[in-house]
Amino acid sequence: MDTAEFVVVANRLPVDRVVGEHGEEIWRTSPGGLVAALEPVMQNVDGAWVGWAGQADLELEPFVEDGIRLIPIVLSEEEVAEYYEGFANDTIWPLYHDVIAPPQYHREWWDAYVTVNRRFAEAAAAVVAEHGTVWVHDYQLQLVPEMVRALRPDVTIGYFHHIPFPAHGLYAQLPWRDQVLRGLLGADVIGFQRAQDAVNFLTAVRRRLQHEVKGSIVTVPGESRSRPVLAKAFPISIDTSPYLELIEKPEVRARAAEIRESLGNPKRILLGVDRLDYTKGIRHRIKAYGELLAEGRLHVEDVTLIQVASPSRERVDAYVHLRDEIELAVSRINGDTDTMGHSAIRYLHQGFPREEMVALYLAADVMLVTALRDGMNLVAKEYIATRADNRGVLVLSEFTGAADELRRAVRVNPHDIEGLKDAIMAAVEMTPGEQGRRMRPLRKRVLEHDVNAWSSSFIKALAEVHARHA
Ligand code: GDG
Repeated sequence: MDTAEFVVVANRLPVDRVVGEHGEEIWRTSPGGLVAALEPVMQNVDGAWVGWAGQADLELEPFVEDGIRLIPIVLSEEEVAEYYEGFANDTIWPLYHDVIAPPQYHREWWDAYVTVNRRFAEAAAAVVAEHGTVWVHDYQLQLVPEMVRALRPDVTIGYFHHIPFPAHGLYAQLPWRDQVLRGLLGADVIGFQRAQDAVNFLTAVRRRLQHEVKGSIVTVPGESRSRPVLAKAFPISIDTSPYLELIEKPEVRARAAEIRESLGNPKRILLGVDRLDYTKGIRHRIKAYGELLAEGRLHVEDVTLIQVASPSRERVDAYVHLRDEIELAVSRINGDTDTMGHSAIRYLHQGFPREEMVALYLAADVMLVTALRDGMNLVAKEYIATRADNRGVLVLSEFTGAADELRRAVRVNPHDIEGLKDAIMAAVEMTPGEQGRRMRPLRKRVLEHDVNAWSSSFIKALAEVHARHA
């Protein structure tokens, strides 16, 4: 097999398998931000991407799609249930998001996590060129850096953590806490979304493993010599170009006007866009909005909340319950307040093409991002990117990574329902002048610090390590 200088390792391949009209297999590049971020990097170097194709028991040979060499990893039904839905999404995800939902600890899930991480690590170690670079992504693969290093001590290894890293008091619950820290410390550079995530990680390393930590550098003792590991924040961002292009398209603008029309021309459209996930604070948002209607501070003829809740992790119990709770709350509010011509909440449990998302962003006077905990939150940045006229208001939870950068948003603590209600009212009533004063610096930040700036800064940090190795 040909080797590759630069190998990305992520749970998912950057393509989705779709079956064509005549039953033929088609691969479509998935629209996610990671692909957009890494595509330019992958095209310029000799790159490969190791990942799962998203379907159990699907055995595939490596193939090339859109100029990127793809190396599929096979997962059995049982591994999908135990490694992915179990350990990744029902142990690590809730624990790392401040136990908003109770994490489930099962030894057989951990065993599957180790087995699957090893499979990814072996595939990466087999394809990476001598003195090449491996960039591992996210919480599904925290053991891969150490495993790759054991197999291939010559390569430079990066790891980027897309979700929060919890405070030590919570992290300490994890029965396999030391193994996970050692897994991550196999990397040369470990990137987090926020400075606080890096601090939490470094505290755990110092307290659990007693390694020396100075600033952002951990000294990992080795048999012959010790090794420095850099752990710091590299806040991720969006590829702004498709958003800037779509907002110029007459058909997207016409669609935004049509959305407003079809809602009965409310004075204000509020919007929420989230995967249906308990970390996103959808219930808190709906509760606050429902109370504002019930108290007469808002009127159903004047406002509509569009809530896009894209289906997610539908086989994990916590998500099944969450969906029931949200749908009950939405139908109660609509039942209590709707008129024939106006609906309080237009709830859409569906995924939409990007054109439609942009039309929704354009139509929205107020964007509600009320996550209880979120690594970054790209939706906030996408909304800002579409506001070329500097109008519109972003209501943003303090508990998102985005809140560190987007200081001029209307900031909220989503647990404080009264505070959230006041913030929604302030957003609904904000003058165009004040909207502009806030939106201008927000747009400057998002347009300047885009996903290319993010990937370049991470790759630069890796290149510096690489130069030291050489
Ligand atoms: C994780 C971390 C971190 C959503 N529904 C539709 C759709 N989306 C798109 C959004 C956005 C993306 O999905 C969601 O990104 P977020 O950042 O908001 O949240 P997570 O999915 O939880 O992502 C997060 C991120 O990783 C990156 O590091 O920011 O903190 O949890 O791009 O627009 N896109 C389309 N149709 C939908 O229905 N086309």
